[in-house]
Amino acid sequence: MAATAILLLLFAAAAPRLSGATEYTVGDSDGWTIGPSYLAWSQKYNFTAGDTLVFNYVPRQHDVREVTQDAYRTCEPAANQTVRAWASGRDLVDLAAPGDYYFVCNVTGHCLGGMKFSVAVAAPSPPPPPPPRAFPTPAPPPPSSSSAGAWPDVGGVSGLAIGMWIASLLSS
Ligand SMILES: *[C@@H]1O[C@H](CO)[C@@H](O)[C@H](O)[C@H]1NC(C)=O
Ligand SMILES: *[C@@H]1O[C@H](CO)[C@@H](O)[C@H](O)[C@H]1NC(C)=O
Ligand SMILES: *[C@@H]1O[C@H](CO)[C@@H](O)[C@H](O)[C@H]1NC(C)=O
Ligand SMILES: [Cu+2]
Repeated sequence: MAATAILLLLFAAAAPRLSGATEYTVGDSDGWTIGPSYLAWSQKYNFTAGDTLVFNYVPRQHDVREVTQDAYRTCEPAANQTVRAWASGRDLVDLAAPGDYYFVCNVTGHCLGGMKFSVAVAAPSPPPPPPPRAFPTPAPPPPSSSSAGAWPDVGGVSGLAIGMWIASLLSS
């Protein structure tokens, strides 16, 4: 049971990364409103370029502004300090490029009331390098006794090593 749960967790954590993008719902089930700590929420996750933020709220009760760092600090975003703006109540905000993003609600008093957070978006990590084409290791020693034990471990790492060794012999 526990092992299965851990495997599922690992898979759930790895799968969105493999597909290149994760959707994060701001405030989780609370959504975007007065009350939750969005500082705490934003620190629960590591954001990567290509991820998306989802803001859920009642339209006209709140809005979403991506603003400059200065406007974020003062909570008084002037129109020319707006990077992007949304007000649909279900806003999908793409974090396309690495860098720092600053979000506030610009309904009077809400930013000062806690509806603000920033995220540092990391560049996606490069894919792992391809495995080497052939192992430079010498041939394994021949089995000493019975032929039944000739290939004692065909699965796993040694089976792979033997297979690649044979492949390198054939291709050279
Ligand atoms: C975020 O990254 C830090 C540093 O790489 C790591 O220690 C932490 O576990 C990560 N958190 C999550 C939720 O992946
Ligand atoms: C925020 O609201 C104020 C007052 O309503 C307005 O002057 C300002 O332009 C708004 N800022 C943004 C970024 O929408
Ligand atoms: C925004 O406009 C004000 C004046 O309205 C100006 O002083 C300020 O430099 C401008 N800020 C930016 C980031 O352009
Ligand atoms: Cu608000």
